[in-house]
Formats: sequence, C-alpha cells, structure tokens
Amino acid sequence: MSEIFRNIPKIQYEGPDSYNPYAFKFYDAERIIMGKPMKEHLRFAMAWWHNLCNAGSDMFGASTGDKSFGQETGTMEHARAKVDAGFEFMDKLGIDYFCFHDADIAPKADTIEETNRRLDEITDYIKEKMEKYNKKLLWGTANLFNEPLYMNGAGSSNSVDVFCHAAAQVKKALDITVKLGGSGYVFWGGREGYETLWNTDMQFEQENIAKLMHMAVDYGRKIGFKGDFYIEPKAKEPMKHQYDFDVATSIGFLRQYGLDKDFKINVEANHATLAGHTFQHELRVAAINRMLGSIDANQGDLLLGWDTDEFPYNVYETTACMYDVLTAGGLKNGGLNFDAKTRRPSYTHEDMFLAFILGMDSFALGLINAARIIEDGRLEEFIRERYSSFETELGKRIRDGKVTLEELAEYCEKEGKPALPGSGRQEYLLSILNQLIIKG
Ligand code: XUL
Ligand code: CO
Repeated sequence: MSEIFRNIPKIQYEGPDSYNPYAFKFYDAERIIMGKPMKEHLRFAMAWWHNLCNAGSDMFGASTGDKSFGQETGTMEHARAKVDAGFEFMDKLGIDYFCFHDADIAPKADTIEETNRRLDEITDYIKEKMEKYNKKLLWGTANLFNEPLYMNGAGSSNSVDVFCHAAAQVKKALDITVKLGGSGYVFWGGREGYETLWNTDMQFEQENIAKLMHMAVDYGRKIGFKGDFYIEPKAKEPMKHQYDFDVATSIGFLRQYGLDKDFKINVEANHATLAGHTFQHELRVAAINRMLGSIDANQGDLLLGWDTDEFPYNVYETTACMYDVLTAGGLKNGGLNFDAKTRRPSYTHEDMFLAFILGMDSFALGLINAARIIEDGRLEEFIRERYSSFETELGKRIRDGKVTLEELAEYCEKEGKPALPGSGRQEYLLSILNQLIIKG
C-alpha cells in the first residue's frame, strides 16, 4: 500500500513559538498534566464520516474536495482505500482512537445479508490495521437517519417493518463494535423526533425508542460488550423537535425507561448551543448525574442556527470543557471525538491535517488552562466560600433534611430580615479566568 498523504510529515510537538503549520504548538502527547499524560486525558478520536467520507457537499452545491483516495467512490475498493487513508492519517497525527457509523465504512447494498457481508469484510481489514498501528475504536454506531425508509425515524417510526430494519442494523453495528473492541456504542437520535404533533403519537414513539435501546443493551451484553452505551442529545436538525433534546431531557428519558445503568451521555458542543445551552452547562448536567460518558468535540457558530460542526478553536470553551472533565474525574471509556469538518472552501488533504492540528491544540490549551485553574484554586475557593453559610449547624440540618418549615419560619421570626446574600463577584472571577488563560 502506498502512502496517500505523501507531502504530510508526522506531526510533532514544536512548542508555542513554532511557525511550522504541520506541528503542534500546545499538544505534547506525553506531557504530564495533573499526574497523567495529555494523550490520556484527551483520548482524541477521528470521526470516519467527516474526515474520510465528507468532501464538502452541502444542500446548495457539490463536493469541493476529493475523498476518493484513488478509487471509485461507493465501491468496496473505495471502502478499503478509506481504511488505508484513515490509519495513515491517525498515525501521522498521533491520534489513538476512531469512531464510525456502519454506513461510513462500507457501502450499503440492496439486501441486509450483502450489507452485513461487506461489513464483515471491511472490519476484518480494519482490525488488521488496528493491530498494525495500535489504534482503538472509541465507539461505533448505526446510521439510522440517511435512508428514505427512516424518514419518520427508526425506533420512533410508525412502521413496524422499519423498526425491525433498524433493529437488524443495530444488531450488526453492535457485532462489529464488539469485534473491533469498541469501548462505546452511540445512539444519536437522527430522526427520532417529529415535525408536527398533528400526525404524531409522542408517547408511543418514545416507548418504542426505549424498547429498541433495551434490546440493544440485552444483545450487547450477551455478546460481551462491556463498554458504555451513549445517548448523544441534539435539540433539532434534522427534525424540528428531537426527543433527546438536551442532556437533562435525555437523562430523564433514560431513568424513566430504566436504561440509566447502561447508558451515559455523549455531549456534543454544537448540539449544546442548538439547545440554547452552553457546552459547559451540558457537561455539568451530565457530570452531576454521573453520566458524563464521552464528548463530540466541535464548535458551532453563534450567528448560525444549525449544526456547523466546526473544528474547535475557542479556547475559553475548550478550557471550560476540560475543567468539567477534570473535575468530573476524567473520561473513562470516552474520549474527544472530532465530530467536525473543514469548511467547504478548505477542501484539500492538507486542510484535513491543519484542522486536526487546530482542534488538538485548542483542547491541549484547554487542558493546560483547566489544570492551572484547579491548581490556582481561587475560583473554587470562592464557590466554597459562597455557600459557606450552609456550614452552620442550621445549614447542615437543612442539608440533611432534618428540619421542618415550621422550625424555619420560627427561626426567621427570631432573626428578622436576612442580610443580602453577598456579591457574586462575576467580573472579578472572570478577570481571574483571563489572567490564568492568557498567562501562556
Ligand atoms: C449529528 C451527529 C452525529 C453523531 C453520530 O449531528 O453529531 O454525527 O455524532 O451519529
Ligand atoms: Co456528534
């Protein structure tokens, strides 16, 4: 097999003063941060679909790039060429993980048998490469949104036959995820939602999605899947309303249907902003519910109301993200999957590398900053102090659930009107954040 990205060298760390576009300025894989090498904190993953499949087409125009890698697209030769390209790419960037949908790795055939045979063939090849290059599968998933038959959803379809088709696809996607030793399996509810309630039985649809997920858990555990299942929340797009709207909604769903022991959340930055939340808000909701599983690392554009899937460059955001990851105790089975694509005019193979360098450096900076914030301690100390009135005897009894409303009403009568609760000092705290982030 000949080299595909011939003019791209192995990307090395050269430090913040380097002018070499093909070098990391901040990502230094082995550098120890809070007791662990950067690469273990970050566990970067390549998303097969954006990096190896998407060539820049959008609903207004054709592809601008070329991801044929020398083969006719849509063939098994092309599928194999993408494997070659993907492993060379990961190797050159020092990325240890990848993620895929079934449909990304092999072209769908007319029958399930033939599609599955192709998936067997290509995963044999991927497995060989994984061993050769020492790469791992972060998570696998099934594409349950592209085919016309999924127009009304998969688990939420009104058609029992479509539901069964989705089940067959999930079964195979689990088979190949386990075959490749994946540590996660994602459900992104692509079209699990609705356009109008005037043709939709919401309860029926949600119950059916849960049934499909239960079957996936039962089957996955039966064939030896020990990793985490994930829901990846998204508020809208492609549907007007999606059932897994945000992290809180998804956790409510998982608990309601008894799926919370097997599932965690895969939080995507751009999906958070589509739901009207910050990325950090979504991470925090997952973390305080012990359900922070994995992250789709990208960035949206606040001026645009859709999923632009940009490579992350906003260091304030990556800092907030890594702060929440560190304080949650890290990502165990999860990682940072670049569910991101280069902008349409950045169409060359070189741009693929430059985009990952941007994303990896942005998260490395985020990690460095987050560790600095924690080590500095001023922000955390402020928060501790802010709630310290609950350290009193009375405060503790409230927290322990050992007081009544009557008792507290009596206390108030005795104490009179409370003093103001103390300044939030937001501007001061943000200036500390600036000081710590800009330190360099
Ligand atoms: C779509 C999206 C998906 C999931 C996997 O917005 O994020 O690529 O990550 O299906
Ligand atoms: Co995603």
